Amino acid sequence: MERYYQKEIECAPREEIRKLQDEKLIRQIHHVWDNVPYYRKKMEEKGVTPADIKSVDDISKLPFLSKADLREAYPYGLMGKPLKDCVRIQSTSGTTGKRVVAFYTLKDIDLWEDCCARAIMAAGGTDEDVCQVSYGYGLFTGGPGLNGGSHKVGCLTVPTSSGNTDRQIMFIMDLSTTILCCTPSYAAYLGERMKEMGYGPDDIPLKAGIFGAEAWSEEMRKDIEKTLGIKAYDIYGLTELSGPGVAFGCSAQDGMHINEDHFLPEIIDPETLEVLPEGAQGELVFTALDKEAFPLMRYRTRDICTLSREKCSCGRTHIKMSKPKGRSDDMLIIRGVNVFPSQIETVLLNQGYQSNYQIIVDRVNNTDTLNVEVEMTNEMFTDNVGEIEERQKALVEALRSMLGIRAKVTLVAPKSIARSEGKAVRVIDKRKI
Ligand code: DLL
Repeated sequence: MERYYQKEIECAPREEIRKLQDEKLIRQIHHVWDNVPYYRKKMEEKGVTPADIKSVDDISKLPFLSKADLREAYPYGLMGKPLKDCVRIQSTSGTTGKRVVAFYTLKDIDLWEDCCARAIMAAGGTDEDVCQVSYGYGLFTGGPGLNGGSHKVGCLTVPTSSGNTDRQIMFIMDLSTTILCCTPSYAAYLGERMKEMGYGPDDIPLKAGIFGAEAWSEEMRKDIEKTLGIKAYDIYGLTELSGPGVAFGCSAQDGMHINEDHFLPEIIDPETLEVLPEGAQGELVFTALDKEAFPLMRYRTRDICTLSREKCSCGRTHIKMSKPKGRSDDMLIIRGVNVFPSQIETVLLNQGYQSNYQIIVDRVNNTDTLNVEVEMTNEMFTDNVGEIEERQKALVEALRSMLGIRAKVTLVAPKSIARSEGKAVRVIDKRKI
């Protein structure tokens, strides 16, 4: 049975959603014009005022915001409310350049937690469930967002945060945890560790997982589902727009519903900045329709995906986004060819490997090199050189047919690649060092 947290809006007729978006956009553009001088200046430069925005159709008149704007306005320059009304910040890990700091009023947190509650109920969650939140707590949005959503659903919430894997497993087994929230790479690691401890899918009390915060392939989903004996649901979000719950997977397990009453999506061509028609692949752009403290307009996520309004079997009417291929800045350009790490993952898992791999890119004699290091599973581990060479050759061929370029493949012993408790770092690009 499909469950909803806010059925009326999650399954509202399209015209109703559209009307709500029109109203909210008009209200929000006034809020931003009046309270965010940084964006007002951008609007003035483009010659647009709130009076020009009469409906969602006018959105393309507005200027974009990008990560560069966030850096320029750091830390307080994009705030939409005075400090006295803001009660929290969250922040990104800041691996590239300055951290993003996002602000929240109490109402912002309330709406964010509603979005996470929608995701948990779409994964079958009820107040009878034990929900273990193994995303990091603290500045990262994963822990706090799903913690709040879990409370709203009424689950017994187990705030383990990430790490301390054996303790995570102890709680899962002792408390009979039914819903696990963490990154897919950590879910894969927990599954691996539980298998080593002798637990099969039937011994594990979990029934669902809510996994996101990084790109992961369908093949990885199937792998995790099999090892843990669960149904794995995707969840998407970014700090700039609140955190997890901007979009979430449902029973159809085919794309994620965007919470369109709060976030207005567009797809653009990242080069020309032109808005693309529905169904075209491009960069996802969001306008936050309700956010008070950090009201971003037309924010360029750099995530590459497609949008679809096709009817969904779960009954929800909100638009769906496809699994993001990764950020446009995760895309590797190797000898002129665009390569997403998720494409490599798909090949590896299809060939029977697990998600323990690393991609090393370098430049030797002015030519880009791509080296994929992947662990053999325990079952395939051997010291027979001929057999290893055969396997490597098969992988080189499979990668070539997917990517159109030749990669070097190095098979390594099981357990030789570091496991991740949060977002996995899969790519080492030595060209940038
Ligand atoms: O990762 C928020 C989050 C926490 C989402 C927990 C889901 C679960 P950031 O650290 O700001 O926020 O990173 C946001 O992560 O722009 C995407 O590139 C990537 N990402 C997030 N969810 C997914 C997903 C959180 N389901 C960035 N699939 C985003 C693919 C994802 N990529």
